[in-house]
Amino acid sequence: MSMTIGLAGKPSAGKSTFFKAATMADVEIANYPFTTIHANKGVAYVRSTCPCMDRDKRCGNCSDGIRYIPIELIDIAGLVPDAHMGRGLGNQFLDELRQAQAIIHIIDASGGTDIEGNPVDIGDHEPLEDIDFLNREITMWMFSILKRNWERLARKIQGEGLKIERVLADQFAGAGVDEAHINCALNECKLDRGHHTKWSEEDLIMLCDTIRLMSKPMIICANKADIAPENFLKGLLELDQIVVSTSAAAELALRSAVKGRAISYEPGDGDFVIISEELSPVQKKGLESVHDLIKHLDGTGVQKCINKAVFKLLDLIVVYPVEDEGKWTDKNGRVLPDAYLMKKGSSAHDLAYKVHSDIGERFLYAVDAKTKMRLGEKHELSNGDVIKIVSTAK
Ligand SMILES: Nc1nc2c(ncn2[C@@H]2O[C@H](COP(=O)(O)OP(=O)(O)OP(=O)(O)O)[C@@H](O)[C@H]2O)c(=O)[nH]1
Ligand SMILES: [Mg+2]
Repeated sequence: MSMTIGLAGKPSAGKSTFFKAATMADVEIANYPFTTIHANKGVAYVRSTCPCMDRDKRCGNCSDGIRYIPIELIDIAGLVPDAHMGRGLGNQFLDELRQAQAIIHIIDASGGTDIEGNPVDIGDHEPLEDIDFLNREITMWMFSILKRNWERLARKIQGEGLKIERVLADQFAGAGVDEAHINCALNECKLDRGHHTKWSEEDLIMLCDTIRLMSKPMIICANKADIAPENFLKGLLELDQIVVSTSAAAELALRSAVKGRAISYEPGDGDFVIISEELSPVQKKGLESVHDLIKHLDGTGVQKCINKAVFKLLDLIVVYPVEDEGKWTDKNGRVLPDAYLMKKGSSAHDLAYKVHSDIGERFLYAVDAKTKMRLGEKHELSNGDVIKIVSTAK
């Protein structure tokens, strides 16, 4: 899978509930800290409109025009202040963030858990505090990776005249940080590259903080919105970052009801329809309260959060490669068989490489299957494009 998103946050914020709702995997959920010890990995989906909606017939790979594109989701153990120094479940859990291209920070917006995830009265803990602590933990985790070898590396860069970006990128390679991230971060921090041996510990921490921002962009999920005081939600939504209010518990209830054939609902819908005639009064009442809630919140927010992480935070588009530009099929006759998430600004040639390195290397041109226009290698792709690649590859 091309895209991995990590769910992070303090214990009991609702990470596993979000994860379970999004993946329908069977994981443990409980109202005490450190319920999750080993990270859970599963497949969640980005919701998009299927291009077959432009045609008379549905393609068979979407749910009546709603196309779900798989991504990997990781539910990480709860982090507490000073986790990077081994507190709580400690450092190794930060390591689970290595593979993540983005982070959904799950916050308990109800203020019903303290900074370590222990239950307190609703409204007792200010959720804004949780944001700074998690950012700092991730920064300090990155700093600990750098610090391990910094003195030796700094001497080596000087002694052998190595490129500093290259050396730092090597150091962070396992954490999903590349040379471009480092380069941007060095520029942003205005650190004097010629004098790297003189950089102070504060300079290095500032550098790691900037590398974090570049390489692990974050979206805030204001969870437990069903029980959160309005002023807490408002405070979070006013932040200068992407924030989505969610009720992971409500989404989980709806997905379970779909599984039990009680309702008809597509993740991300603002409403659902009861289809079973055999619901008990208690079940009906439960669904009614979810109904009122999602009217108020405009959906449960879980799908919105995943979609915003992919389309807004990471700025990706969906592109559909096909082999037959008339029928929109692959060589086996499957209509719109694949959907690729690609960085906005990607070209037809980039798509060719993504399909197969051979096809990229032997690229001739592409065809926009909607307009039948011929596209050159530099042509910038748009969201929802259906593209045939023509190459000399076999
Ligand atoms: N009211 C409400 N409760 C929720 C929501 N999401 C999760 N909870 C509850 O919060 C508690 C903790 O949920 P978990 O999903 O286990 O939390 P976690 O973040 O995975 O916790 P750790 O694994 O300990 O780090 C459970 O009692 C959940 O039922 C929500 O949207 N609304
Ligand atoms: Mg958990």
